[in-house]
Amino acid sequence: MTEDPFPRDDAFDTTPAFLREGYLFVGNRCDRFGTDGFRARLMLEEITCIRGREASELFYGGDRFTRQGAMPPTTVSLLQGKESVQALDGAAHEHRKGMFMALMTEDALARGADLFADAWREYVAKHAGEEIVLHDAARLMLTRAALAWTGVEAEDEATRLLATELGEMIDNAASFGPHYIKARFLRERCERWATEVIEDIREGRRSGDGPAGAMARHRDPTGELLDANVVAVELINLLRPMVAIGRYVIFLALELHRRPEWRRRIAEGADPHAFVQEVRRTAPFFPVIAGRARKSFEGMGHRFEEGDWVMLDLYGTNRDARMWDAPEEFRPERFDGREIDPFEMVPQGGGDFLSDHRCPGEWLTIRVMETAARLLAEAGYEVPDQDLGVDLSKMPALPASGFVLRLP
Ligand code: HEM
Ligand code: MYR
Repeated sequence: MTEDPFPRDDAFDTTPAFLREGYLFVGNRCDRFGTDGFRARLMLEEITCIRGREASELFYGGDRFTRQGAMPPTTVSLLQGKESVQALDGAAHEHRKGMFMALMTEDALARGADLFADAWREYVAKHAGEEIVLHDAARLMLTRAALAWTGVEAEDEATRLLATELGEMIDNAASFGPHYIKARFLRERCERWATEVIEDIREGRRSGDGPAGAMARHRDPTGELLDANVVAVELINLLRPMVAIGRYVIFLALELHRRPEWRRRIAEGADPHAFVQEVRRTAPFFPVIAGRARKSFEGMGHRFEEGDWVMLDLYGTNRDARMWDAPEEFRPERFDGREIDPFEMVPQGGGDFLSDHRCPGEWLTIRVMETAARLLAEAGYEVPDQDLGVDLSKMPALPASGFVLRLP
């Protein structure tokens, strides 16, 4: 093999730079080196960072990476959780992932979008004339919709508590210290609640209709029911990310605010799909995803050894100028008549849903966002002066104000 094309960032450790540069960390170094990959030390361990289409095919194209031991344990504990689908590999992963994908029928996607619209209308009617922070409002609406979609009944107070718990898990996915500890405490309470829900379904104290019931009845490849706490973790893996769609709703609102002509067109009935896709392509949401090589292989001219820690730049890949003209510009028209292959747009991961870890909630996310785009465009709210700046060193990022608006 010829010389390794991946240079090394010779900082003793790049953790402070990662925290400082956030979404731009991988891209800044690739740009500086003129490569699509480099090696560095992160959290005192060797890592290989990659970006671009070839990188995304390498990362998502052949079941080469496990997520085990790849993301910081703090992130794993707040997001995917122990023994979840993301912790599995190979046939066991595919079987469990099938449980998630089976939920994503056309009817279920339409129902998810309708439930969000119901929650939106109820909220807007109740708060008419008020100034609201859209981020907080969206979180509550989406928690309501997520509970109804999964088939879990909850009183108003329980819904509010859950909105806070799920929200803290998302906000603090990359936090350490006291913020993490608080979120972790809330996560543990949430897991106890979700375990009780599953036990209640199994013992007939709650209805088993809907996704929560399907998960409670799901059997592993040996025909056994899953432990109630594992089902609880997977139930949270439906509820939490549905609430996370709220962040995309904020970026939708921000882009609609900057583009009154699009707001008008969508309000008049134009299809919001391309606009939604452009928000997903550009919004700073999931910055990177990391994996460990399951076996040694060669790719991008580099030799990856079994166990190597590899990080794919999702944010940078979505802004790669070789795939996207003027990638920094927000241009929904770029999606007109363009087929998107499984590796070029990766805000929620790439590749195949069943055989790899690509997000099973991608279609649902798009459907809810399309509904949100229509509702926002039609709503006739005002946007008072506020700080809409987005700090790219914060992961996940959000406009500083959380998007304040005055409802009609
Ligand atoms: C996995 C992003 C919404 C459920 C993932 C991954 C990303 C992601 C980056 C990891 C891919 C990997 O490990 O390679 C997002 C974003 C969302 C979102 C930005 C926007 C809000 C959803 C929704 C659901 C969901 C709505 C469920 C209804 C999951 C699950 C996994 C996953 C269960 C693990 C899949 C596996 O390991 O095979 N998501 N997601 N996500 N997502 Fe999402
Ligand atoms: C979900 O709830 O699963 C969907 C979205 C949560 C996004 C949170 C992104 C946080 C950043 C992770 C940082 C990884 C650091 C190595």
